[in-house]
Amino acid sequence: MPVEKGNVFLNAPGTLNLEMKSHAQTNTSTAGGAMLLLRSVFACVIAAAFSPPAFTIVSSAVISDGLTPCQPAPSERQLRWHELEFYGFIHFTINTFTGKEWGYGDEPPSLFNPTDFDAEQIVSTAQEAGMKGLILTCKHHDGFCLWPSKYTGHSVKNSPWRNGRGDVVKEISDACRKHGLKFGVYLSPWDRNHKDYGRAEYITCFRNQLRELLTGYGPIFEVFFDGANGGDGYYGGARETRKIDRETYYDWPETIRMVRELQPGACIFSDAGPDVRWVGNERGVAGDPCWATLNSEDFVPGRADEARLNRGDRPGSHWVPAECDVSIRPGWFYHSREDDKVRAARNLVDLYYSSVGRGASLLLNLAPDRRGRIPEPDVKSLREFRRILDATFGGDLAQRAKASASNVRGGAARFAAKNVLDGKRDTYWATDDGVKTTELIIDLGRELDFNVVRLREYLPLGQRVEGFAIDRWQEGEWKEFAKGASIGNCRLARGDRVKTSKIRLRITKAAACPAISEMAVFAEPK
Ligand code: FUL
Ligand code: CA
Repeated sequence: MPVEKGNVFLNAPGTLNLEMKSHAQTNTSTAGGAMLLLRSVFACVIAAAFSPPAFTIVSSAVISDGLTPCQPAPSERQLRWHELEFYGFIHFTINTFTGKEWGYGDEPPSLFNPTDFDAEQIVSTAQEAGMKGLILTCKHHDGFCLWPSKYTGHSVKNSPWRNGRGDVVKEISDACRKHGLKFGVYLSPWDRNHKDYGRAEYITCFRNQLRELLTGYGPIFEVFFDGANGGDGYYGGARETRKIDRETYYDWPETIRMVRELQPGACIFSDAGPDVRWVGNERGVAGDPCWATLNSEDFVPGRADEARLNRGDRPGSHWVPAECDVSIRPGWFYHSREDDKVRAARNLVDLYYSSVGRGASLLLNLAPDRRGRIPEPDVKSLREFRRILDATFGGDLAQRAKASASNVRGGAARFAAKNVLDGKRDTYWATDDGVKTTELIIDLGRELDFNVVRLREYLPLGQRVEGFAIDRWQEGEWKEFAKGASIGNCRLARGDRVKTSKIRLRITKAAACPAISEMAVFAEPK
């Protein structure tokens, strides 16, 4: 039975209804619904086609202390990605000027004409919001390229903007470098403009375009592959529906090899990886628990399981952490009709807790307007969001606390309980092998108000904790404040504001002796 979901019809999991394809053509407003399913049926192709053995960093120091990573463990490029936590998406193209969410591919390039394009304003807005990087839609499904690609005429070079000599990718990536943000690219595999889409020739063109992006704009931190379903489109004037075999058409292993060769530090995103997975919704909400581990080989084309992507698998064969992509507006692209529907700062803060706070990343979309600037209501919301986060996380209430643990690995200072308080990701508290239930107490030395505890595992050793609880000391006894299963890169336990002088972390279940790099305590502003 087809089930209506948003504005798209779903059949049994993963199968595309033809109605959906015709819908694709007329989709003009909502961001979520239709695109959601397309991603799930497409992107798992990548995981299925390319399922590398989990690559593990094992430093010699780790081996000499007898602490071995709990498999699978993150690769070096994934560890760097984990440090970012919060970064932005920029959806900007011809759709910005037509009011659509998906262009059909027949829009004349002359429509792309921002009146006051300002990469500085876009990037500094992102930076002030605390974003650590930006991923730009260099080409969306309509095929229009924001850079002067040699491989199509459907690009900025045939637009009146900057007299056809403009390059949005260059201006944004330069501004990112200047402001210390990482830069990433979104290149839609599905191209509704290209005459050869559906044939082998197009794959060559797609790779050529990808090569231009990976070689012309400096280091890339993430390559985002999405929505490559095949369906109806302009296709050089044919105006027809083109079907592709999702398992074979794109030959993903070859494209992935190319990304590895040209940008070895870039993480590749698709439904089920290889490096970063989709969180299974476009609402910014990771599962609880949300494991960084996933049995990627289960994800075959046409059978994406959104619930599993949302939570991950435990145990899981590969390290494929979740990314939460969500827009600050109802649509991904700018529409003036949505100027009063921008997410409020408090809502953005909640998204931060439900994504970053569950070990995933937050990829928050911003939509430059027809001027080519982030609109004022969005800037205002982002500023207030940042103000709240800074007021919360600016001061760790446990900084001068004393820590003690029921077990410390070999009694060694290197693994001491106090390592959770030093604000450093690479120092941690660990227990002896075999000690999988244990506790750590921090004594704050005075009574104070708090409502958030941040925990982090030492990620090079993999995700080890499978159950934990946090208690606070009140009126002579321990009272439970929060509990959960996964910690991973970051766990924000958030509750009501309460008083305490001591906080206890109990590890109630673990796959290997825990290695905790941080326990910090905060109070959200009233
Ligand atoms: C979806 C796309 O179809 C949307 O237009 C948007 O780019 C979003 C991030 O992914 O699947
Ligand atoms: Ca530490």
